[in-house]
Amino acid sequence: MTGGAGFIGSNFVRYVLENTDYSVTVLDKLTYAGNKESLAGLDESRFSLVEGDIADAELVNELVPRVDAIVHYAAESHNDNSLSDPRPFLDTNIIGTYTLIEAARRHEKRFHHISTDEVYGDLELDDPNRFTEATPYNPSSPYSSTKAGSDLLVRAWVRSFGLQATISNCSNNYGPYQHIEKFIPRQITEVLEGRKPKLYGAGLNVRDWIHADDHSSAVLTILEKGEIGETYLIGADGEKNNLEVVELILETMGKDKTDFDHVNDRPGHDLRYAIDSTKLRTELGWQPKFQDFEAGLKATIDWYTANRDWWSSAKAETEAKYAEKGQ
Ligand code: NAD
Ligand code: TDX
Repeated sequence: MTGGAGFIGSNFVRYVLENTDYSVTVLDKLTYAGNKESLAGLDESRFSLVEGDIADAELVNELVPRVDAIVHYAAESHNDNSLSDPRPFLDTNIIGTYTLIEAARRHEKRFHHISTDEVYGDLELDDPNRFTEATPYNPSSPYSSTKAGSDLLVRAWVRSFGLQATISNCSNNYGPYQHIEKFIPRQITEVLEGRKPKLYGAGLNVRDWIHADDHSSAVLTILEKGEIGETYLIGADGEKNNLEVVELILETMGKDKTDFDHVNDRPGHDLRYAIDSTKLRTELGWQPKFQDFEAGLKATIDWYTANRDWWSSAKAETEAKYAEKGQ
């Protein structure tokens, strides 16, 4: 798999080692978002980490013949970074994915591509429809457009070259080991540092939250039971607006729920994402386990509180980047 030292990838590695007999090889460049500590203490007889770039064709072609299947998580993943400096998003999300699917095709390996609901653009708050596998692509940001591009490459490689691939598009994940640049861990660590959460704009934007472990169980289900060439949307009916989430974090951490700052909004900020995961549930029998967002959020707050060593060295640099933009 790729990107196993990142947030969702490291949760997937642990999920696979705990719930299956598979062995896992991680290819990860260990960018600012990758952290070896997220993989510490795993059973080394079933797990190894190779440090390298998914766009390095020589390395990828050396590794791919040794595995049965490739699950592709590696990406530049943060919308705000993509607005400041889009180039790494093109290199990793487009050229990196191209390099991997070329190798998977040459060596005839099963490929699963991890993507996002952001490829579909955004919805109005009162739109009764949610995203489905048939929703047209309409990405808004440099990040989401490069993810959309990578999805389309995979689809074309299936059709033109018979690549044995599936795709999944998941909603916003939360849980342990998420980089503190992202919304939920940023706010939790701001409170732990004695500062206030930072809400973009009025905070009415809606995200459809899913626990990272539910994303992992869905990916494993698709890998084992999914139909080649198909796309599956992954979501757990977790729509909440950002204001509600900030208030819940503050209350759970024993603070006044109004004790946050409004900061500059994100340019082009998508209003609402919402996933209809009927296809995955009915065709492959998948169900999410984490239905209680408040309990999942509380466990996530406890994890960041107990694991300051994991995040504290990245905090000052992350906040300095936001401060430059008044965020
Ligand atoms: P992340 O930024 O936490 O981790 C990305 C990982 O990829 C890091 O370990 C990084 O070192 C690695 N990486 C980056 N460029 C690389 C390269 N060129 N070669 C090798 N490794 C490289 O990201 P995440 O939030 O865990 O997201 C993982 C995947 O899930 C991404 O494809 C993302 O688009 C998708 N996704 C994320 C969410 C979410 O809510 N975070 C939701 C839906 C889909
Ligand atoms: O400080 C903040 N304040 C704030 O109000 C930050 C960092 C974010 N926000 C808002 C912006 C979004 O409406 O919170 C929401 C969530 O922001 P992010 O954590 O940056 O996530 P988002 O842009 O929704 O994208 C995430 O979900 C889809 C992941 O980062 C992507 O990789 C994934 O594809």
